[in-house]
Amino acid sequence: MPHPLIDLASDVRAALDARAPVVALESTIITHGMPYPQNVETARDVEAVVRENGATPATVAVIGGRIRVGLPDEVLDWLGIATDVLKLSRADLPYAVAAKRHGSTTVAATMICAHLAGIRVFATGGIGGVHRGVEATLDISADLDELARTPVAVVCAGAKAILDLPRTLEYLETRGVPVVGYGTDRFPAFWSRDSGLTSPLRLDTPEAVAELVRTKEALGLGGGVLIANPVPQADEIPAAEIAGLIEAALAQADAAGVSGKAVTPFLLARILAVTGGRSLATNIALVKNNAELAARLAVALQITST
Ligand code: PSU
Ligand code: MN
Repeated sequence: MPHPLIDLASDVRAALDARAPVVALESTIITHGMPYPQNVETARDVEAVVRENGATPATVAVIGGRIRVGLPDEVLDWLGIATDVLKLSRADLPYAVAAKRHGSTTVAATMICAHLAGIRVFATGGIGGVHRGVEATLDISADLDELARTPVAVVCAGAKAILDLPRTLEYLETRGVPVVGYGTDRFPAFWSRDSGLTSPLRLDTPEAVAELVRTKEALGLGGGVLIANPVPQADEIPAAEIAGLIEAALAQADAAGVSGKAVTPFLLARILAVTGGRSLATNIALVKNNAELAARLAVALQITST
């Protein structure tokens, strides 16, 4: 039975009914993470990558108060230019539905909707995390608590390097979230393959990750699994090269008094501006790379579990 507040696209519903692999995709990256037209082009390309790798893509958003799981191209196109779209995390999702608003879903909100729809795998760019200066602001992305409570496997390129990455990993450990470096011993940092931190766990194949996900479910532990998949070498911006730009963007955010949910979009836009688009090319490459791994994981999960 589909959830009464969720509209499943017909291809997503058919795939779920057939127990075929499905990969959820978020929409905040479209509305608040990338500029137009690259945001829409990337959303479509990412869906194509999921299909090429044997799974059905299900991009999630709230349109006029309806939770949509699987979006037609016209809605993706509209999201790319719309200006009255709220950025929805766990705290905002019920408001957007009740007040019949439009909203794009962050990692946290996409996990909630994916789980309600019966989807076990989700691909994004980089998750939110513990912000630098957390001692003063207490700014910790709701993405981290969502990983602790909602059973969806999230494939990302690590946490964004604008964050406090050591504290982000500490928090995930405290909340019982397995963090898997995919094919690496190093925890990746979004634009860079190596944050300088060791990845808590390492696995090297989609089948091995599927076995971990299945085992966590079988133990009844609840919550998700975070798969940190480094950006391909050819597309990365090494950590040393981007560190100064991040410091400058953080200082600008401070000076401009940016706070709350505006922080992440502000920093991404600043870094895009100062790298002359190079950071956008890296962002696009890593999202596609994550979509491929997520599709292969979804396929492996359907094969190994019933
Ligand atoms: N990854 C990207 N671009 C983004 C985001 C992630 O490549 O825009 C979004 C995700 O939706 C993530 C959100 O959940 O940023 C985190 O926002 P906050 O720090 O306010 O929780
Ligand atoms: Mn925040």
